[in-house]
Amino acid sequence: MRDLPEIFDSFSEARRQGFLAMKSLKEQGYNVAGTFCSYVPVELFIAADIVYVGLCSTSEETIPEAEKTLPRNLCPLIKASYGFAITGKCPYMYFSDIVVGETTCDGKIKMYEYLGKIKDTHVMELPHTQNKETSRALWLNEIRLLQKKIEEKFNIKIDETKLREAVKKRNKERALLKKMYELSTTSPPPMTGLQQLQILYGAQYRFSHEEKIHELEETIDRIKKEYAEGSRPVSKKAKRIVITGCPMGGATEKIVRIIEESGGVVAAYENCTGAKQYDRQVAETGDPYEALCDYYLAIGCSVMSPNPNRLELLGRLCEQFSADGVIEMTLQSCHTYAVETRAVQEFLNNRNTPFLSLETDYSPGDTAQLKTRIAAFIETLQHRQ
Ligand code: BJ8
Repeated sequence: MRDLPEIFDSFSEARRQGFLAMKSLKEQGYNVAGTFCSYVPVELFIAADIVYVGLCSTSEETIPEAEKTLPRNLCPLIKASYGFAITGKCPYMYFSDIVVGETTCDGKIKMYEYLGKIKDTHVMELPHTQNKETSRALWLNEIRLLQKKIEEKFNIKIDETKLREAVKKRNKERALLKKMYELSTTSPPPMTGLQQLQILYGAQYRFSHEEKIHELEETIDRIKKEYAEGSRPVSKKAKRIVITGCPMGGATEKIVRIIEESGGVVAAYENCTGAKQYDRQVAETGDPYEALCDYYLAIGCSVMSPNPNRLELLGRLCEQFSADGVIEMTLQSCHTYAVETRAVQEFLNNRNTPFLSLETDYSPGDTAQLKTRIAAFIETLQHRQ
């Protein structure tokens, strides 16, 4: 039986070994779809038996190449995504038969125009308000248009039965990932925030549904068992942090590392790396298209205006995970998250929850500065009653 560190490492390994896994899937005849965002309804890919994958965008490696075309003053996630596309260094991008983008933020929308010259890129038009009938109608139509695109490109038919099965499959994965991160509601948590991130991030690169389910169940059981037997990887004194803001993983793990080296522990991720993707379920009854439309449109991303769902989820996580403080990670030049910082600050002030907002990019250049700010924040938490 594998021990826990081995299990955590296997999730990181899944991403590193992705090239071979993808190559083998392609050789078996699978089609591959690449995505960049939580708004893309992946159930359509599952229903069509298409392998889907989040595209590489968490490392600075290819940013200099991207900056030959894109402005330097652009979010690193967008530059990295494009950089990996033009250099062919991302195996997932390389093997993708189609890339599905979305009109979330201006930088991405314009980047997709260039990406479309290299890859077959289908862009879904995402409305930026959630509660208008017109928004709902637009998004419902966009889901149907994506289905049409998939059916035509791959010469397959997605019927309602397949779509309902896909909804159930993805819901099961969501439920298990939620169950896994909710283990960290205990005091102290049974895993570090880095280990939790390893699972959340790495699980995206397990391409077989059955293997993913099996591995998540095994992981949850092992974590529970070791905790019950007295294993305590985190100090009870560690200050409990909820992370919010832009998606994490790769280069931005530096923030989690610094928090955990400074006397804190990341108990929960509100962002797209965590609860934003896994907190809710798609309705399994009724019209599956409407269920997908309602589920995805309600994601609380800062590209929505207004965006009450982010605050609702954040407040709930603070409560559930007994947060001592919230740290926001905003990527440089991400205007929607940067503007929303003030609303998050006010919301948390009203709850009397300490808040620190950090802006960063994918380079290690600001590590010393981040250390100073995070250490000072955690120090203040240690002096609160
Ligand atoms: S649902 S968080 S994955 S858009 S690319 S908005 S960082 S400037 S990633 Fe995101 Fe979907 Fe929202 Fe989640 Fe800012 Fe950069 Fe734009 Fe970004």
